[in-house]
Amino acid sequence: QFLLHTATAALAAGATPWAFAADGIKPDDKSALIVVDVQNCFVPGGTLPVQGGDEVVPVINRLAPAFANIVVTQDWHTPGHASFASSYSGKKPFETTVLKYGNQVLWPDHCVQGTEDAALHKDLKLPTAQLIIRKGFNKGVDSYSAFEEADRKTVTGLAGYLKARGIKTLYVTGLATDFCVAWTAMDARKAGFNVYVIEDATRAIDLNGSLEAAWKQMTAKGVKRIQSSDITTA
Ligand code: VGL
Ligand code: ZN
Repeated sequence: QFLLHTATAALAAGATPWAFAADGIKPDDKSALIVVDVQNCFVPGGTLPVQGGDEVVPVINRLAPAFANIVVTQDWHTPGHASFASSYSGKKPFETTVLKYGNQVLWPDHCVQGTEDAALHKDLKLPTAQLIIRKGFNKGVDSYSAFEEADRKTVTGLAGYLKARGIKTLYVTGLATDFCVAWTAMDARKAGFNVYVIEDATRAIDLNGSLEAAWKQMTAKGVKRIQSSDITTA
């Protein structure tokens, strides 16, 4: 009775069924690991720190050897970027405003191009990383997703790149679960990829319930929620 209850609860929470987990998920040469925004700005000590953000680094490093293809993203803002609260008089970080393309959360100044704050975390070990997508470099437009900017018009070209390389399945990791990871994973589904988010290889900002909302939206779009232990790395 207890075991049955535990299994049901785990499944309801989005866990992988045991039989599947025992087999493990094995990335193949049509798979890519996407490492989202693991930068100094998003780890403790950075300008927009995500709690426990640095803890994703060893998890991602352990997964990396299982992937022949790795794509990295880097939040890469201009000074005075439209997503910065400091660009508006009377606005504070974590308030919102309305821009031409819709609602925009306003952030502390973060990940400014060329600064040490915007550099990738120095402990990342990604031998097969082959492409870095920089995003948020248009001063007036934010970009959480690695596929398209927040105007929902300007594409980065990542979908075309991955398709040209024969990639079918994406494993998304990094920061932050409820913003850049979620938007990247959902746009990946829209572009036709199989998408897993590896939960323990992400950490969240969790602003006003944004984490729970992001998982609901991702799940509704067919994003699969897994743990790094579900993946066979050997
Ligand atoms: C991100 C807020 C602002 C992210 C980037 O990487 O999730 N969040 N810029
Ligand atoms: Zn940003």
